[in-house]
Amino acid sequence: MKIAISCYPTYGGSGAVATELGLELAERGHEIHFISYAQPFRLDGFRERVYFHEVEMDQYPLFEHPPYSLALAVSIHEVASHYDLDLVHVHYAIPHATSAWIARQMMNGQTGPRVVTTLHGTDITLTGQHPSFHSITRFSIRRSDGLTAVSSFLRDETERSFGVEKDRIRVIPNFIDTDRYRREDKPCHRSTLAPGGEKIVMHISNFRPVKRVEDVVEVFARIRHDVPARLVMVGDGPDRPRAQQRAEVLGVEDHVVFLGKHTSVDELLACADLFLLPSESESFGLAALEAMACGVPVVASRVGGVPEVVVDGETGALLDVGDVGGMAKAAVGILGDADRWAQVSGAARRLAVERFDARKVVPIYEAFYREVLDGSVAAPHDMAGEDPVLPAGGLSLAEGSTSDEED
Ligand code: GMT
Repeated sequence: MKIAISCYPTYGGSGAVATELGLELAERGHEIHFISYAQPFRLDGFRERVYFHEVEMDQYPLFEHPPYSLALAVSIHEVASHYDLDLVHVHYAIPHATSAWIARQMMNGQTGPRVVTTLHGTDITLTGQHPSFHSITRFSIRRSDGLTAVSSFLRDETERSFGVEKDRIRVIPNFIDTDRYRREDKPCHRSTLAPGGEKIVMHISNFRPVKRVEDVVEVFARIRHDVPARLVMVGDGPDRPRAQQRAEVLGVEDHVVFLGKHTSVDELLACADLFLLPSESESFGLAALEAMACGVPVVASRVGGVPEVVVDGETGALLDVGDVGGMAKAAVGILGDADRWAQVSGAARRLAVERFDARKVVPIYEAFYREVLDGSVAAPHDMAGEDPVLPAGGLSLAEGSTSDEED
């Protein structure tokens, strides 16, 4: 198949998943065209059958906000026409699903490539619900020929907030290259990260309010009452200063290292002993899956799609949002008992390999594409009724809102 993939190229789970999917599909013989405003961060080196098309945008004084959605539509249209694409697969509905729909209209509808939209998280639970975006998001996802969601939680949320029937949305979980994300045969950074032989507690995110990075530090400070440990914080974002400040207030700053953004998180995870993900909201929790694949037990909030990834009591522990005491107790229970740690670590790795290995999930996407192309999938736009379902109450997109944010 000839497939275009459009996604956000910057740090974030949806861009990572979209890129890995494209690379896996190319390995399996498909021709892949990435379309975005910058090269996706995991797209490095030459790969056979892989092309990247940068969306060109003219800067003009009138454009206080350059209309990226339109420029993207033009790029999709150009690439689709030039390469005779079968399918355009967009990741994160806003604005990608809308741009893909426009591109298809430019090709007189039926003759253009089919459009598949994968819903990732806040496109449904936050940004898509804002009055400025709700109706266009609903319109665009219903005009897609195929819809997928990364968890059952997100599929249900899409039905609730956008009136798209559940059976029109295929749940295809995120996946991982378990040969790359593994504990064995990796360079060991343990002596640098924890020179005193302490346990390594890790957190990886974009440090947005939804990640509750201050809770990470709170949990860590409590862990240290019982287990000698170091906290390794990977990533960057608006709440990093708050996390640093919290570490100082709690007197653990000498035991916390902020590494900033990192592209080889597999190397870091391979020497971690515990992963913390105390998010306010999470439609899947790709970072938790990456940790599990590296045999790292995960202590996380019981929110959104996280219970579909982390099995409470088996591959880690799930606690209520904000229950820093409970999270610390669960973490100490795992870190302080070598047998229990080995059991949970092994179970985490096994689950990642059994359910989320790229070799298992990528063929599910391929089969879904075939269904979309032969018309056997029930497209969202076959649904009766177009009445807009407005979200209950006004939602704010402001940073620090109690709802969720980016991965
Ligand atoms: O939706 C977002 O906030 C951004 C998005 C991203 O691009 O990283 O994150 C979501 O998609 C990831 C990949 O599918 C999931 O692992 C994250 O859980 C999800 N984030 C949220 O739901 C907050």
